[in-house]
Amino acid sequence: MINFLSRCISAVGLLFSVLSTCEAQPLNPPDRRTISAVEPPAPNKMDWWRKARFGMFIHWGVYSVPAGIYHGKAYDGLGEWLMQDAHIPRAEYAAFARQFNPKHYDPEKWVLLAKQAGMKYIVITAKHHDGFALFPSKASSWNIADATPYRKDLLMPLVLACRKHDMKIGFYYSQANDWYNPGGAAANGHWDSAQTTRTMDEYLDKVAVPQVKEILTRYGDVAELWWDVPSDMTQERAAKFNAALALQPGIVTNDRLGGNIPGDITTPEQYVPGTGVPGRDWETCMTINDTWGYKVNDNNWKSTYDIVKNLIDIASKGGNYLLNVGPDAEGRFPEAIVARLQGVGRWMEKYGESIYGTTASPFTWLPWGRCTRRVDDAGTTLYFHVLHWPKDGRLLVPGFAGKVISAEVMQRHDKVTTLPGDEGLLLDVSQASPDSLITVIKLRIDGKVMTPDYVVSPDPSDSYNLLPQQAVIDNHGANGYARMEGGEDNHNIGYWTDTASNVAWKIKVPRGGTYIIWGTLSTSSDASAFAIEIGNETLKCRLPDTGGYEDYTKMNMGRITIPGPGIYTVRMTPQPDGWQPVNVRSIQLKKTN
Ligand code: FHN
Repeated sequence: MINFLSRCISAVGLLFSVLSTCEAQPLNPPDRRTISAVEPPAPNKMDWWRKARFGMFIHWGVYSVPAGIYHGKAYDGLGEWLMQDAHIPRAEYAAFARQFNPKHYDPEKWVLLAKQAGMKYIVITAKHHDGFALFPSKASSWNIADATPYRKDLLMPLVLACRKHDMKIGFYYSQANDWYNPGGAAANGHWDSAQTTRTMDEYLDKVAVPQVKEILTRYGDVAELWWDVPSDMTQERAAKFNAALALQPGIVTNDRLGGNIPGDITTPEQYVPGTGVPGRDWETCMTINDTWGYKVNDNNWKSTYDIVKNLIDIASKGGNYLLNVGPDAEGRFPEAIVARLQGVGRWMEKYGESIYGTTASPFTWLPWGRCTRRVDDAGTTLYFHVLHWPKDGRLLVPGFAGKVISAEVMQRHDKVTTLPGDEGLLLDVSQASPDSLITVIKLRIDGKVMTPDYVVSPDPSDSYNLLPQQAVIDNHGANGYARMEGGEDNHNIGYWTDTASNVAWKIKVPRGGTYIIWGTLSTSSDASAFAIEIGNETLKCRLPDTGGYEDYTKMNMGRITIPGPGIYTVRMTPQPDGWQPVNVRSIQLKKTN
């Protein structure tokens, strides 16, 4: 499988070679503190998209007929990649189209399900890498009207149902990879001589560009165009597609066209970037099970809770969630999908206000949950999503220094008492009962939210485990910027390519003393030189090659004496001569006396 962007983003070692082609650099990457100060954007074509927050991705095509099985063998890969994974000859694959007759296709039902789930837009694969068009096409007869018994456009009825129910519609189009139409690229190599009877440029000029024009002219307003996998996509080739976008001036496009064209949105795939994508609009696309296109044997469904939690997590970092579902060859969503989306919808009906039109959390980190923020004419509202309900009934919002106008548990209207204190605002929820899925506390506030850096308190043995999500990442340089990566339980600081970047934690020290310091770190190739500073003391360290960025080692960095109680900064700084990018999973301090 090609997990195109996520591969690019997860491996620092690949950064130098891929960054320019895989991920557009924000012009002025803000650090975490400036992100939190972002004001609502001026009106523009992104407005609807930024408010929407939640969309449905649909991968549908001929591959839903074999559904992951070929000649009796179940393939492990993605459903929509079966043709490539099993090297199915072109002529044989065509036979699946002759069985593609989705007689239960009811697009209005799909749209109503998306609406019920709280989704605001749908993006469907007009053409995936197998080259099959879900729309009639003059550019290739490998399409729903000419190659299947169904013989009718699948897109138009969906577009009309979307219009009827106030749902935005967008199209995915695989602009380079096409394993059927001759001349199309095959990211993992061609396997059938019939695939290469013309050049890629002939393919682009005769099939791909004309088809993009077809889908951009036939269906009225198209909200989003979703390019994917830009194999062999030079600037010159990409420019032809880009020019076609003039047919839909308001369209939102993604960053996967190739040819160094950044598009409007960055598209992390199958993961939520730790601090969002600074300076860019972004949309995490994710499967509801483990495949995009329907596979009869894939029942690894995400739970309703996980879907809602992902949506909250993404919204709290300022992004959109494009959740993929794969209908079967008859045009139906598996029952497991329907049940989950209905469950998500029940939560969204109650708490959608805390998602739609909100912006990213102003707080560096909330150990117990997430936060979204709304600023409008009525003032500022913070929505706290409680992922871990507190046993002692108290939730600390570190660093909060605004004035609270009202605080309540949404929907239940249970009382929440707020107690300002030295470390921030305490929310007393002891009189409230949690929602069965995820509870939302709504705070209307006056004035600005203060967001000083998160201060880490020691555990009872005077030890600290400093995590990436508690750090302030300070980026000054022009050579890339360090950022948080990874999932909820395994964050790391990565992409640390610039010696001008540093990473710092604030710690609260109740008693002075000597501390041993360790780092859980990784690096690749040469040893890396950096310094750790606390107060007036500095340790110079050299991390040997750990064997790769996924191979972390616990390194003893030495001892530092902290003179007395207070708030101290633990700062990790690259040494300009001798720095190799280091991934940081945690820094630990333990008091020795
Ligand atoms: O290869 C495709 C894959 O089949 C799927 O369409 C995903 C969706 O983002 N994109 C590609 C891999 O990055």
